[in-house]
Amino acid sequence: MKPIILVTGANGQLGSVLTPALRARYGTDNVIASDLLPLPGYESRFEILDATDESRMTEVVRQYGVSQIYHLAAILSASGEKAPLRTWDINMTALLNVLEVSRKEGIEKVFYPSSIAVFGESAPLENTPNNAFLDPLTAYGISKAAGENWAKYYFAKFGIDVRSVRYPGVIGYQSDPGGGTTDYAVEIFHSAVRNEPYTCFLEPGETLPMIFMDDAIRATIELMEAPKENIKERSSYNLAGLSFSPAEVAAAIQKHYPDFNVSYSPDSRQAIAAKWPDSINDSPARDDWNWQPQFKMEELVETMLTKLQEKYAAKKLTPSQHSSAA
Ligand code: AKB
Repeated sequence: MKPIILVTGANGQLGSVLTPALRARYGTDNVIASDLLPLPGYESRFEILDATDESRMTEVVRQYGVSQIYHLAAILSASGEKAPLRTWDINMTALLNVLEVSRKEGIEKVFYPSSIAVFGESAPLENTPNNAFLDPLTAYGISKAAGENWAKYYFAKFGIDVRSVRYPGVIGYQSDPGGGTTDYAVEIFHSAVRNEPYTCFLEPGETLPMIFMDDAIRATIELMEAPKENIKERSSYNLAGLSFSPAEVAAAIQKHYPDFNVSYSPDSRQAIAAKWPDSINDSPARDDWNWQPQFKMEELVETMLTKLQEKYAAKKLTPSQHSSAA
């Protein structure tokens, strides 16, 4: 039987691509998109839902007979540092609502996105293992690390099948990121295609783990469809795609746009990035549910540039019409 899925945060960078992918797989009527505001593209099966409102979440779950929740709504790392306590409050309240509604309403499966932001000073920067000690340094990272433990607790105590990956920076042409430390890696492509210079808020050599959107979506669906007995990691799975620095991605773009100019003006996001891994060891994901990333640097760059060129041409977007907010 097909699942009935509720997606929270369906308008965000990941949600606005994952929701159509879930609809293509399980049927439009079976995937309920939800967010604080409606967006064009969700003509049917969209509900206004603030994930911090448990009674409204219960109402939506009952209305549609929801059997799975993909809980994407959260405040990310850079935005989170502007209001750390609010970030903790919103991220934790929303997750605990999802878990409690799941327990009370008999939801079978929950997807909970964690992040490389759970790692801090104690984790090795290179090839960071799944079980590295977690001492995150941002409110977002603290909330994600705590959330992983709650996911594990609800599985152990109540048998709720919560599954999670630690996303690296997600790079896609389909949607815009907002409020993250890895956002530069999408912005830089938009600037290149618009023939504008780009000022990067990280240092040129600040290597971070990244993943192409198509790989991130495939990983999410593969994890959720894997047999239950294969899911041995009940906190969260490290997920690797590729790793690069701003200077490296700039050089890769310059092969296609030789005049593309990138300068560097690191801001507070550089301090966040400096404590995150350079590269991730995702062998538990590979071993348990056969995870294999497909997109390497060259293909990622070519796809981003081609798709963004098409998108700008189709919409005849001018620079002022482009918004980098999620
Ligand atoms: C962020 O930069 O905050 C996110 C993340 C890595 O979780 N993209």
